[in-house]
Amino acid sequence: MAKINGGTLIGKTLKNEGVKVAFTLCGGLSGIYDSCVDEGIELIDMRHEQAAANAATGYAMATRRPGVAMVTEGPGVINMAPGIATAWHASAPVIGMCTHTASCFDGMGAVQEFDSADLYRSITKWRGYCTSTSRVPEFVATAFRHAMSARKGPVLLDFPDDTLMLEVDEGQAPIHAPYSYRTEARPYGDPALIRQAAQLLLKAEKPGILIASGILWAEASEELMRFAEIVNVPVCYAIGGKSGIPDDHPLCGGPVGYNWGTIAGADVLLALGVKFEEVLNYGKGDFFSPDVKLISVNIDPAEIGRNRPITLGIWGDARAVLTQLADAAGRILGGKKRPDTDWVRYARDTARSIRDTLYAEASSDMKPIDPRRLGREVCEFADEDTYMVMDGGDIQAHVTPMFRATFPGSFVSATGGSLGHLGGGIPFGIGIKTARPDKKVIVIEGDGSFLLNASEIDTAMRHHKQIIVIVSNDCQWGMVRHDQQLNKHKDVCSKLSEDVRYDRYAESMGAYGEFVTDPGEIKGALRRAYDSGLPAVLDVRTDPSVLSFADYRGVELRSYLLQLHKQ
Ligand SMILES: Cc1ncc(C[n+]2csc(CCOP(=O)(O)OP(=O)(O)O)c2C)c(N)n1
Ligand SMILES: [Mg+2]
Repeated sequence: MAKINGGTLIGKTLKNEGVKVAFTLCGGLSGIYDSCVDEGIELIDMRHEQAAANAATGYAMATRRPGVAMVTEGPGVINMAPGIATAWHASAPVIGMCTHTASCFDGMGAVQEFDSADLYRSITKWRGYCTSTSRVPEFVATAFRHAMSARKGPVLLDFPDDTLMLEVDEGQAPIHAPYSYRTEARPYGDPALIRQAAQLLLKAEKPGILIASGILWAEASEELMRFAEIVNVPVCYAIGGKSGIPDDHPLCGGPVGYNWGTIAGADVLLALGVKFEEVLNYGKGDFFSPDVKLISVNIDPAEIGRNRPITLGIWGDARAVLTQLADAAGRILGGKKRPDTDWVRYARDTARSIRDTLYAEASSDMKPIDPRRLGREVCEFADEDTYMVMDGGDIQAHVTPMFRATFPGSFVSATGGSLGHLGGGIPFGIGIKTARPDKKVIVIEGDGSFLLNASEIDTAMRHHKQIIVIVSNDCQWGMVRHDQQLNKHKDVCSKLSEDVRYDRYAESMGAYGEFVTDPGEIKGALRRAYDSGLPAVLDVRTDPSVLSFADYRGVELRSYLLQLHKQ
């Protein structure tokens, strides 16, 4: 019988799972690379392991399939951790893979020996250390099962060198079809609770729907719109859920945080795939009415009732539950749609007036450029084929509510939801462009965030991934400096150089670069960057004095925290 080694088994098992690309940085991976090449799996070699995991996360978000990052033992897997932590907070199914010094020397101090499981315990759903070549297919299968089941998330597969090098008879390591070792079936909600939820929502005077990233992971946008239209209920989103419903949809009530009116006024709220964490004020305070009846739908039962009381909790997949809710509501309404109410009109007008206000505030012709004007210009340049990737502090807060998302996933925050990890913008963009070469990919980020992973412009060049990176260069870690100013701290450690030219940095790698100081020049620069066909970086000088809503929110949260401690 033919012999096969562990490295070859990895390429074959990844192929068996439909993997088309892996993001990587080399080390003890050459045996795995050989088999990936043989199996037609594209290898994108990055400049940092964190970026490899970030790119895999962007890829997973654009495809809703697993993204794969493979790195070397010891320093490689240590460097990958922040990227995996970001995937963890984004509930992204990322298969992190690393090599390991030979297991026969475990504990003896081999060069680069490292216990990855310990480091990854709090940022992965599952970790596997595979010490037997014949079990490679089983470990890979288990990794995909954990990453893709229930609430999705990253896993870590750790392969020691002896597992990779040793050979077994092919028959000892059979590779089974994915359906035989994992299911992607969608759990439906309890039918009795579905009926109650539909009744509650239809009886409400001011019903609202709140979505978060769970809607996108469940690929439930169509079902959401169908249901919202039947019951005629406005849909607001937490940032992670932006693009779950197009911003121009007549029932889109916009982002929470800008639109407390709608959500805070709701008497019944259906929360779909939502985590009531700090960005939602833990489900309390001025974001929600104290008497609101909350229906929480989540694939993770541990999120149902977390941080605030609920009226009904439905454990299930958002897409499956929305189909059930639409059927139940359709029966109650006798096949008709619920007519418009003052409440629906109010929600629509509020969303529109917030949008108008934001755009009006973003029309300054001053120099240095108002970051909101920059955001407006970039959002106007984007079209219905654009992915907008956000990174950075204040600039992210300025631009997010302005961007008109069109298709599911078209808005991506690279900072891992409530983790707020800066610097993933460029690698996220590379992952998305790899998944969707036909789309425009724009990354907008702060100058501080840019330089955390700017070396990946080189990756974009070598692999011909055209991403357009816009740096809001206020020459500071703006969000932190503003916090220092608002809270009367010392003005230290938050200034950045005015002399660094990010466009020239990009040009030194062969990318397109432009320096922009005039707001009237932004659109032209964007167009030239796009027409260059190259990865591009625009260094746009922005006004360091403009505060964002997040800066003010920071002050509010601080006083809330102090109040809590006084009680
Ligand atoms: C990896 C990481 N390090 C530090 C922070 C703390 N932090 C939050 S906002 C911010 C400033 C961001 O500056 P920049 O990217 O220039 O965007 P700006 O706020 O200036 O628009 C920092 C340092 C973080 N969130 N993530
Ligand atoms: Mg900055």
